[in-house]
Amino acid sequence: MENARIADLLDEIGDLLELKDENPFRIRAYRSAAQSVRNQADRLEDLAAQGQDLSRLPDIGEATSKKIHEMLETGTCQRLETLREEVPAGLPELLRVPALGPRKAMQLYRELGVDSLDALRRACEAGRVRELDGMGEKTEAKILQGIRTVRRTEGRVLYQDAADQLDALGAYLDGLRSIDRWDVAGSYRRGRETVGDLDILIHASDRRRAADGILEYESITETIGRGEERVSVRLNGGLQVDFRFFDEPAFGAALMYFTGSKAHNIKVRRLAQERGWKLNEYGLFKEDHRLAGKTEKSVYKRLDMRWVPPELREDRGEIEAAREGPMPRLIEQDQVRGDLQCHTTASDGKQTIREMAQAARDFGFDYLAITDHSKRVTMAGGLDDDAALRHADAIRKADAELKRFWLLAGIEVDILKSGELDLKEKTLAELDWVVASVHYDREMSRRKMTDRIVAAVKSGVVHCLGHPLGRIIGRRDPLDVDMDRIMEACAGHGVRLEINCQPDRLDLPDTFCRDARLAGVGFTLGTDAHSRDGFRFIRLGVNTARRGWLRKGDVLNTKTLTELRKILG
Ligand code: DGT
Ligand code: CA
Ligand code: CA
Ligand code: ZN
Repeated sequence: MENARIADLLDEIGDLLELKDENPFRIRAYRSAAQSVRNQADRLEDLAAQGQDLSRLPDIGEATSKKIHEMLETGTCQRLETLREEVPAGLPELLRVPALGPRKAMQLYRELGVDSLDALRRACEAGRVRELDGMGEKTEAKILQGIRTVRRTEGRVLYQDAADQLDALGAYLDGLRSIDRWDVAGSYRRGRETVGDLDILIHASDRRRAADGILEYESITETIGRGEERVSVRLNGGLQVDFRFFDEPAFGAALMYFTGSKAHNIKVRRLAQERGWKLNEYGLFKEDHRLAGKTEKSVYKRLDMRWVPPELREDRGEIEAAREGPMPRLIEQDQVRGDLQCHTTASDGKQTIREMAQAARDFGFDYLAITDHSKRVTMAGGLDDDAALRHADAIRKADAELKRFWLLAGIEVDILKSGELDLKEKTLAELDWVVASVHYDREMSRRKMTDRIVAAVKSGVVHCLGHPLGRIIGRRDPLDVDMDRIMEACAGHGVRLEINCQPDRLDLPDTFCRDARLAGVGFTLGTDAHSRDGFRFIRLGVNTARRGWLRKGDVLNTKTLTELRKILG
């Protein structure tokens, strides 16, 4: 481990303590220690290996030295992990915005509910930040600028953030009369969990006029390039968009080329070459004669392949499958009938049972499992046995008022360090739906962590394993577990793996979905909604499921209300 990394972790502890408004001296101690580590010419790892006493370095005391040893051994430390659980997940990233200190970040969180960079961007754009005490228009502009800086250095955005941008941009493009047709390609079309940039294909008879129109879009902050065939811009927030112009006869080939992935393209092109043909973004050619290109289907067909759903185009066997026979019929969003994880004000959600039920129904769902936290998750105000049962009564009472809709009385029960569940078996057996998840004590040996999760799977009272790998995209690595053993246990005990639909989770990740399916495991989709706006994330879970080759029959939420009641007894 490099000194810079150790220093970053120490700084992170400082950040989190600051967000918690802890003792300023302690905070400063971590900052000084981080600075000291950065200033060391020798690697601390080497010093430690030589048996040198780290607490003799400037600004590093006994306690910090111990934490550094822990970091060197495990890559993190307990104190940091606990803090990470205690502070709302999106807050630390706010601190990366240059204009924003912890006090202001907390103020934004408390007064505007800002809990992510994107929420902050939206608040700034809506002019809500300038209304806060001590902020003003200038600060707001500075913050926006700062967000851009952060985004630019980072490189990739979460799918949902790209989707929000594309929704607005798409509506604008729809309104341009100079554009006949546009389509989004690239990683976005493939439904990846993060997106580097947006690739948009345009058909326009007058390209110059179309380009002029595009460049008038209000959220463009920078024109990166403009040519005959292409316009590249950067949007507010830092996301890059590449627009490329194509004529009708090439449009399908272009869509195929720019949807990628690169690995998929290369392999398909090789198939063309084997026949002495040429495949590029303008079409499939024999000499100068275009064999196909107007639609994607026509290109694949000419190569004796079925059309490949974009989510599968990763060179993971889809090309072979498309040559052999019908492609799998992947799950689609309109097949999803309900949501199997969400939170209410009983723990850390923002809405009541009834409000969540109403919102789920408005969204088009037929059922909703209310799964608040159990008591171990103290920061979220988790429920103990009595409270969980009382809550279940309240859910059932609300359910009785709803026609043709089922509110499942559920829980997201914490899987304790020992592998035991946080609530009594008797309590859990009373509930309609039990999701079990790991939240704390993440640093364990692979074997112990696997044992812990398998114990929960075998408990006999769990229906589903929540966010199975516990990863947070770009921020927290997946748990170190033996997935094969977990899948085997799940398959053996009829416990489903959740695909958690939160934009920064998407956990179980796509590649594991595929393996688990082949191992005979079933799945659920859980939006993990903490407010009524959360149900729309189901779309991201469906993307992930599709990328994992899942069919309708693999996912429990595609069952009708009646079928689900029967299955759950
Ligand atoms: P991203 O933007 O990093 O999330 O990922 P993509 O897949 O959108 O990649 P991007 O934007 O660089 O390019 C869009 C598509 O264009 C890519 O998926 C495949 C195609 N493409 C780009 N460069 C090449 C290349 O050098 N060879 C081939 N065969 N295809 C390419
Ligand atoms: Ca892209
Ligand atoms: Ca691109
Ligand atoms: Zn959870």
